[in-house]
Amino acid sequence: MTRVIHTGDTHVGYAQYHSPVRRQDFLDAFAAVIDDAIEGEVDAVVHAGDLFHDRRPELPDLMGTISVLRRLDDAGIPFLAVVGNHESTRGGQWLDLFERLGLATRLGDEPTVVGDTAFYGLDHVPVSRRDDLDYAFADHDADYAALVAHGLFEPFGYADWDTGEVLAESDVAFDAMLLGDNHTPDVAEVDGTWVTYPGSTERASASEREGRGYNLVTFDADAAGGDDRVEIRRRALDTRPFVFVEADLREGEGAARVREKVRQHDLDDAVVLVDVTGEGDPVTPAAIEEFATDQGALIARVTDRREVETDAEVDVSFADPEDAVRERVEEMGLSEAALDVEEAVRADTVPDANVRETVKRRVEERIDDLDDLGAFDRSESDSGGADDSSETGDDEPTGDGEPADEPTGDGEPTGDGEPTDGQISMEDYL
Ligand SMILES: [Mn+2]
Repeated sequence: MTRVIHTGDTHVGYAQYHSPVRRQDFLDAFAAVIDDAIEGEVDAVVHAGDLFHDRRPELPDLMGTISVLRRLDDAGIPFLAVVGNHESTRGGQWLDLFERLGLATRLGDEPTVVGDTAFYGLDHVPVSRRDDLDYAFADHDADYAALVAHGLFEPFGYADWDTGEVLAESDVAFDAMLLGDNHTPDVAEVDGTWVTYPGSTERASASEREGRGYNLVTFDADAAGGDDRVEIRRRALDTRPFVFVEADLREGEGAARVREKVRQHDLDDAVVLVDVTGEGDPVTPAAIEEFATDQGALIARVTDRREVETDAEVDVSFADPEDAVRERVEEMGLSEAALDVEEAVRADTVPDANVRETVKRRVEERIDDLDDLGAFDRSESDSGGADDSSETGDDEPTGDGEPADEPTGDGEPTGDGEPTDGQISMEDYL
C-alpha cells in the first residue's frame, strides 16, 4: 500500500490584493498541508506544480518554503514534484535547487518508486510545443504507476490537453494522473485511469468559491476483496475566510442597503467581495470597502458593474459599443500576442477576477516558446497604420508590439521590470 498527499497550486509568494497578510496565507496553507502529511505519516507528498506564484520568488518566500520542506524531510517523507507554468524558468528550476539541497525529488520520465507505486512527472508544456512530446516513460516493476502533471487536462473546465491521447501514447499504463493547474478540485475516470485535481490551497482568485483542500491518494493492492484499487479522498484545509456578498438593489435602494447586506455576514479577518447589481442608486465602492474593514474585514472589494454600463452609454455613440471596440482593435494592427491579451480582457468567458492571471499566463507561454516570439511582432494589418503613432493612442498598454517588455509587471510588487525570461542562473544561488 502507498498512501500519498496530492497537492499543488500553492502559489507561495502571491501578495493577493497587494496584501502581505495574504502573501503569508499562501505559505501558511503549504505549511498546513505538510503538517497533515507529517501527522498522518503518509509515504510521500506529491506536488503537481505552481509551488511558487512567480518565476522569481523573493527571499522570504524561498526561506519559508525551504523551512517547510525541511520539516517534511526531517520526518523522513519525500517531496515529489513537477514544475508548473507560474514558476517555470529557462535557466534551471527552483525545484532543482531543492533537489540539490536534498529536500525534493523532481519527477520525470524515469520512475521514482515509493512503496509499491512508481511516480512519473510531466512539467507544464505550452500548447504550441505539445506536438513534440512523445510521452516516453521508462519501465517500472511496481504494482502501480502514477503520472504527476501540470496543465489543463480533459475532461475538466478550460481543458486544452487531451487526456485520452496522453494515456494512449504513454509507454507506461498509469493507474492515476495526479494533476495541477486547474484550481478547481475534481476527479474523473478516463479510459480506466483516475484523473484528479486537488485544487489550489488558498483562493488565488475570487472565482475559487468552494473550500480549499488536497487529495489523500491510496494505492492499495491488498484492498478488501483483493481488487486492485486507487482511492482518492479529499481533505479540507482551514484557509482565509472569503465572504461573497451579492447586493441586488431595487429602485430607491443605495449604499445603506449594501451596508446592511454586508453587515449580515461574519466579516472577522475575512476577504469580503461585494457585487452590486440592480436598479438602485449609485454607490461609492471605497466607502463600502471602508465600512467593511471597519467592521473587521481584512480586505474588502466592491464591484459595481452598473457603473461600467452607464459610462459606455455616455461615451460611445455607436449603437453597439462592442462593435465599435472590435472595429478599433482591427485598425490597430496588434500583434498576435496583444490580440490574445485584448481577448482575455474583453471576453465574457474570462471572469473579471481571472483576467490578470489569464493575461499573464498567455504572455508567459508565448515568451516561453522560443519559436513563438514572432507573435509579438506587429501584424501587417490592412489599415497600414503600423507606424501611424499620431493616430494610435500611445497610452494603449498592449498596442506597441514590443517583445518581452514585462507586459504584466504593473503594480505587482515582484514585477521589477526585468524581462521574465532573463532568469538568474541557478548556479548563482549555489
Ligand atoms: Mn496555478
